[in-house]
Amino acid sequence: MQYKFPDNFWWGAATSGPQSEGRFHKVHKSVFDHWYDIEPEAFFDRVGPNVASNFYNDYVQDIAFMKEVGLNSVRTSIQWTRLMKDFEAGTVEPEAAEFYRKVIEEFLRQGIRPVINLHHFDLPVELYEKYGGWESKEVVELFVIFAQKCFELFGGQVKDWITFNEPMVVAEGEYLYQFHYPNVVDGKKACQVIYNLNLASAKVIEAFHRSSCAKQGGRIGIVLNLTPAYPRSQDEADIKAAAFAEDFKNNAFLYPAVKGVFPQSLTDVLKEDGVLWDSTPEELAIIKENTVDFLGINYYHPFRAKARENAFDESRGWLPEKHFEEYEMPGARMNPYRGWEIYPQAIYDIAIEVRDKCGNIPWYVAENGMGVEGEEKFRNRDGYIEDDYRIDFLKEHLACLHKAIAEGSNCFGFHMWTPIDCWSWKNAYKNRYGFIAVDLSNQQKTIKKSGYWMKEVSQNNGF
Ligand code: BGP
Repeated sequence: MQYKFPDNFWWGAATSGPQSEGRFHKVHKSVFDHWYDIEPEAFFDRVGPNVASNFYNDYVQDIAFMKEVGLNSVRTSIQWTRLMKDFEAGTVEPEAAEFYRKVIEEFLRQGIRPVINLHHFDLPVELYEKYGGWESKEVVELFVIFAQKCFELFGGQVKDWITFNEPMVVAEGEYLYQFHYPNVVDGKKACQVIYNLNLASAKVIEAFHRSSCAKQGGRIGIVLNLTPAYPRSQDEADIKAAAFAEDFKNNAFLYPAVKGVFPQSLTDVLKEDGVLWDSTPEELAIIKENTVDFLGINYYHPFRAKARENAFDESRGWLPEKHFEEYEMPGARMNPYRGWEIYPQAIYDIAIEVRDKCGNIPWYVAENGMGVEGEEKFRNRDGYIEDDYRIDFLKEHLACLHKAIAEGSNCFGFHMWTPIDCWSWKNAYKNRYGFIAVDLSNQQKTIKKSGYWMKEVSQNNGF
């Protein structure tokens, strides 16, 4: 075998509550539930989160499918809007608690390690309306209450916890680039949200470490989407532009999560631009003292940056693009079915960066995968999807990861996005990612060729 991975390697996949469960029996609405209810046309084919992949009703069968494709660990999330009866009083919906208890039990019964995430873009819309969502520090406190409830209820069974999935996407989607409700464009608020999410993560980590979960051998991390920023050229101006993009997009969460501090190179620029967040010395001390036990990293594509060539358009106020322009690299290899650049080398670069700049903290690939629009066209006469392109994509990324592990990067697992094709926010079911396909007309699920391939990889601990 050419690529053998470390013992006990996680071969798994990731999904989330709002993208898989469906809205059955939910009392509260998330920002996405609300957005779909008021503007369904904003979603691809007008498909919303109401049914998703029906995990709420089908979880026993779905987890059996996950077992069937060889997954030994799976990440999903507990929905804040499902579990809590009253966000402020900290009371729980008994039916929701029972649902998550049964889901976790089913994972364990099938020998699959459940990795539980507390926030996957699903802020309760009531907390946006009442407080301004992640702009507000009240919401930070309410999130800690929710997290503590989760630890109390499920900490005996779940050993691996995640505070947030891709917090940068919350700031970008809600406050910069208009792909998450409320679709505001406000750079100053985006910066405050970045800070508040870091604070919320640190406070949840603090609560976790004080809880019985930690004493029972549990650990807690964060899942960050890293898009390594590569400069167009070695010219000083391009390097500087890429360095700012790297600081804003990646290090704004990576550094506080693992080092407990924000990069000074970032805060200097934000201060100079008049958009630095409000913080207190007490909060900064909490961030300093409560770093993660491990890291999850989502990697899909790199970011190419160049120095600004056109004057920055001030009409929408401050934006990070004041300091760089995105650059389309000529000849870049693109995923023809999703439009993202394919660059497996970046997974090696990330792994080495974590080794050298983040104290070689234990980490895993928490999402990587290939989205394919119109994947039904690859279904063969025997009725299953022949996704060789996905197998090739995974092999290339895993080969780069393997090289970094051989060079000492402390990576303990690989999760693909996603086990079962799931609902993906505004893109709904446009881009399919799963090892298992879903037919939306009847909720029939079938294993793709990549699922059978993954089973072998997992059994052999390599390929
Ligand atoms: C990641 C998110 C997932 C998922 C994935 C696919 O960034 O963590 O929630 O949505 O992207 O995205 P898309 O369907 O837009 O290709």
